[in-house]
This record gives sequence, C-alpha cells and structure tokens, in this order.
Amino acid sequence: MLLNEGQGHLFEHWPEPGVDDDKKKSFFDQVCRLNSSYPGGLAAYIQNAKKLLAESKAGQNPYDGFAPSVPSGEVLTFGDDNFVSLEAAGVKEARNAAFVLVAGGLGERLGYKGIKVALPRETTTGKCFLQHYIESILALQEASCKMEGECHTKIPFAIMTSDDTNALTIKLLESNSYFGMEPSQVKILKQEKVACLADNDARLALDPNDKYKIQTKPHGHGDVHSLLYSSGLLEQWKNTGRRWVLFFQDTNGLLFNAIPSALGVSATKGYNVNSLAVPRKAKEAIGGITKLTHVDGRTMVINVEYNQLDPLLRATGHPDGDANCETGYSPYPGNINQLILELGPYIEELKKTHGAISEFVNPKYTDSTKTAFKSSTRLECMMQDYPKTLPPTAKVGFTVMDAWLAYAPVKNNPEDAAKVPKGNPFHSATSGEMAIYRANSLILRKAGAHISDPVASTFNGQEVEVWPRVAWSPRWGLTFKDVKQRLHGNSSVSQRSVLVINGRNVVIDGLSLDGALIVNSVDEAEVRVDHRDTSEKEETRIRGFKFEKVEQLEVNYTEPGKHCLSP
Ligand code: UGB
Repeated sequence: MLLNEGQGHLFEHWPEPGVDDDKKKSFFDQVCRLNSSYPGGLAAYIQNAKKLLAESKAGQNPYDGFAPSVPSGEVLTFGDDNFVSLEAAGVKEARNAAFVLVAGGLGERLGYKGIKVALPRETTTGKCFLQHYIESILALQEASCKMEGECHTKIPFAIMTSDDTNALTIKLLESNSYFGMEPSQVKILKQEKVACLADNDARLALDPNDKYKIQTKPHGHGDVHSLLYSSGLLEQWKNTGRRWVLFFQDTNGLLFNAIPSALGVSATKGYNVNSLAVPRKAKEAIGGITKLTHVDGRTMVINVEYNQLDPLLRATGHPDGDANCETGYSPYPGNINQLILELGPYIEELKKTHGAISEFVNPKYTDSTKTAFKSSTRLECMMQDYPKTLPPTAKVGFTVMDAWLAYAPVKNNPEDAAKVPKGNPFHSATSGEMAIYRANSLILRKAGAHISDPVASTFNGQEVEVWPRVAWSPRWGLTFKDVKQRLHGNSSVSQRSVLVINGRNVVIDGLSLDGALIVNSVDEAEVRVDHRDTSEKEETRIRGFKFEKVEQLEVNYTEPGKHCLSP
C-alpha cells in the first residue's frame, strides 16, 4: 500500500534483511496503528493529503463560491423569564444527556507543561477544571433526577485524550477518586496522532531522530467524532435512553453557567445541532459563526475559523475584513466550541461518514513558489466542522450568551496575553480566574445582593477587574433560580472580601461581609436509620439514628489565654 501511494522513500535507507529487524517491525506496528485510526486507512489519508496540498498550492480558497452573511440565532439574556424557563427545561433534559470533553491538546500556547484540566479554575478554592466539570455534571444529574421524581440515571462522561495527556488525565482522576463520580461513568478515548507530510506529493515525513519512525502530529479536536463512533459509545448511549451529546473544551471555567439554558434551547427548538456562541471582538482567536450562501443556492450556518474569516470577508466585498461594527463587536457571533448534538440524527450521520470530518492543511511554505515546506505539515480537523456534511433539512442553530457568563478560556501565556489588542479578552490564566469572580458577583447582584464594584489591577501586564472573590460549588448555584432561592434578604459583599459556599442547602440571609467567609455544609442526613439497612455502618444501625449536621461553627484556639468570639 505504501509503495502504491508513492511512499518508497520510507524504505530507501533500509539495510538488508537481518539488520535492524526489530526496528523494522516496530515501523510496521506504527503503520498499522496509523492505518486503523484513520477513517478509510492510511491510503485514504495520503490521497486526501495530496488533494488538499494541491488545492493549497493553487491558492484555492475553501470557501470559493460562498458569500458570508450574519446568521440569526437564539439570543439569551441572563436572568430574564425566558432564560429561567430555558434553564428549567435544560435541567429536566440533563438526565438524557452525555458529556464529552476534548482534552487532547497540550497547553503550548499557554506555556504550561502539565495537562490543562489539572490547572486550578480559580485559586480561592484551588479546584481544578476537571473537578469543576465533574461536580457540575453530578449537580445536573442530581437536580435532573429530583425534577423527574426518583431516578437512578448516571450521566455518562467521555474524555478524549491524546498521547500527550492520557496518562496524566487518568492519574488525576484516579488519585482524586474521580472527584466523586462513579468510575464506570467515565470513559477515556485516546486519539492517535496522524502522519506528517514532508512535501506537496504527500510523502510521509520520517522522525528526525528515528529513521524507522514516521513523524506524527495531532490531527485536531475533530477526531472526537470518529472515536465516539468507532468505540461504540454512541450506540450504547442511545440504548440507555440518551438524547443529547454535549461537547466542551478543556479550560472554560464558565461554561456550565451556559449549559442548562443552552440544553433548554436544543430541547424546545428541536435543534439537531446547537453551537454556543458569545459576542466576538474582531480578530479574537475564536471562530465566527457565519451563514454561507453558495452561488448554486446552498446555504449552511457554520463556524469560519478565526484565521479564515478575515480573508473570506475581504474576498467577498467587505474591504475592512474582520472588523467590529457599531456595537463594538464583530457582527459574527464567536464560536466557543460547545456543541449540543441530538444523538439520534448524529448517529445516523456518522453511519454514513464513520465520523470523518472535513479536513484542512496549513503548510508553511519556504517561499512564494510554494514548492517546499519550512517544516513538515499534516492534515487537521475541527469538531465544529461536523455540520458541513449535513443535509439542508438538518436543524442547525446556535445560541448566543453574554461572554461574562459563558466564556473565559485559559489559552494564552502572559507575554502573548499582554499583547492582545486593547479591549479584546486576554484568554489567560489571569483573566480566566478573574472572570469566575466577576460572573459570580454579577449573578449575586442580579439575584438582589449588594456587591461592591471591582477595582482595576494589573497582573503580568494585563489590566483586569478584580471583583470580590466569590466561588461556590455547582450544587449550590447550578441555575439562576437556585441562586435566587438560596439568597434571602439584604446581603452585601465588599470588594476586598472572599466568599466560598460549599454545599447545596446553604442559605445566605442578611449577610454583611467584609472579610473572608468559607461555608462548608453537609446535606441534611436521614435522622432515622433502619437496623436492617446494610448500607449503614454497624454502629449506626444498632442505634437506629444518626445526627443531622445542618450547621456548625468550629473555632480553633491554638494559643493559650482569653478569647472572645464575636457574633
Ligand atoms: N484538542 C484536542 O482534544 N485534540 C487536538 O488534537 C487539539 C485540541 P485549542 P483552537 O473556543 O476558544 C478552538 O487549541 O483549536 C482540544 C476552535 O477551533 O484550545 O485554537 C484541546 O485540548 C475555535 O473556533 O483551540 O480553537 C481543547 O480542549 C474557538 O472556538 C480544544 O480541543 C476556540 O477553540 C480546543 O483546542 C475557543
């Protein structure tokens, strides 16, 4: 196959049989892996690469024949009646959902060596992204089951890893008891890298350090579709009554603020595909959701990636390219790569495509003749390109929410963040953390609390707003209605304060906070215990009761002397 596909150069340096046989065998082991992990095999990969490289050399625009225009979608306003009822509809549906986190990327742009999901979402509680995601899914599971009466649904959670992130992700889960999720709920799917391409003839590149190894690079987050399909998970989910698959990325600490209402939109509108979006600043490194109309009449609503939006606009009669309009934002909503797919139609589509997603290639040429590359390239694919193959009858929509509520990724290192054009979001660890405090403060404000204004402060060259450091567990503030129900009376929090709420049943009533308050509360426990109930400890069963720990104040005096506890 390799010889038929013009890959003879891979063997040119091979010594005679008997020499380096082990290395030659491991070469073919790798070829087998590359062959089985790509829909259609390595031959299809090489053929696709030849075609895309030829198009790239000819300067062909992937959007040739398409004119962009601004699409219309659902625009939600946080906290209004529509938002609250969509959140309720979303929580109800959550028990029919499955979640998929794409976490195969390394934080190269971020300049962080570990896995990004292990980073603290904020440093007040220090909880990492993965813990927050899992606690949010569990909170949805609990709330959804309660709404539907008693049920025992366990929401499945799949994580796509790669060779770069797999071992560390498993270690993080195992060393933290899966953050409270049952291990059987979690499925890890590891994506394989794809072969690198050395030239326009799609000759595969050898690893510069090992002539018996093909050089490989990541294929992109689009792999998630073929992995879900080939693993059989989708069928399994369908057979256990799942209706929705929700995809999300590794470091958006706000995203679960948007999940209930967005799922509510999918359920009430009957969307096969629902992409979450936020108002986008021109040139921001997030794709723009665009309506594309072909000269032959075809239309689709799709993400146009940030590096392609500007050239597409310029080529189609918009001389300013990717520019802000009178609102101060790009007219094209920004794709935050949080997708909600309806499982039934998704499976039907994947039966046809086997999860193959439209690919692209982005070679860096040495000069304008486009005959040689500065370094090897590879084909890539993006998960949000899934709708490209859908028939015109498919219901493809999107939902726009405020960025302060729904989107604060951690992607850029401090130097790059500090260079972001003024007014555009930094997308750094600094801004990601500040965004959590801001969102929580604004939610409390909307619920009636008096929250002091933030102060401006500069960290690592980035000027950010510093709001009171408010953090809560997802079980406390899953939806706006939950927050409103648990916030009574006149409460106020000063700018210099820290407020952490852990536990579902904490009620804030008449709080006046100027300092640090951390409330940890267990749920009410059943007071009566049947002595035949073997799920209880023996010492409890023989008593027939146990304590209900509703509230407690623990004070530790570590120094001798007189102490006074003020109310
Ligand atoms: N990822 C993988 O799991 N595997 C891979 O091979 C590569 C990535 P980036 P990107 O919302 O901020 C996307 O690199 O690709 C995971 C959208 O394309 O952080 O530059 C990785 O672990 C863009 O339209 O982002 O841009 C991470 O979880 C816009 O929506 C995720 O894929 C932008 O994200 C994204 O990878 C955004």
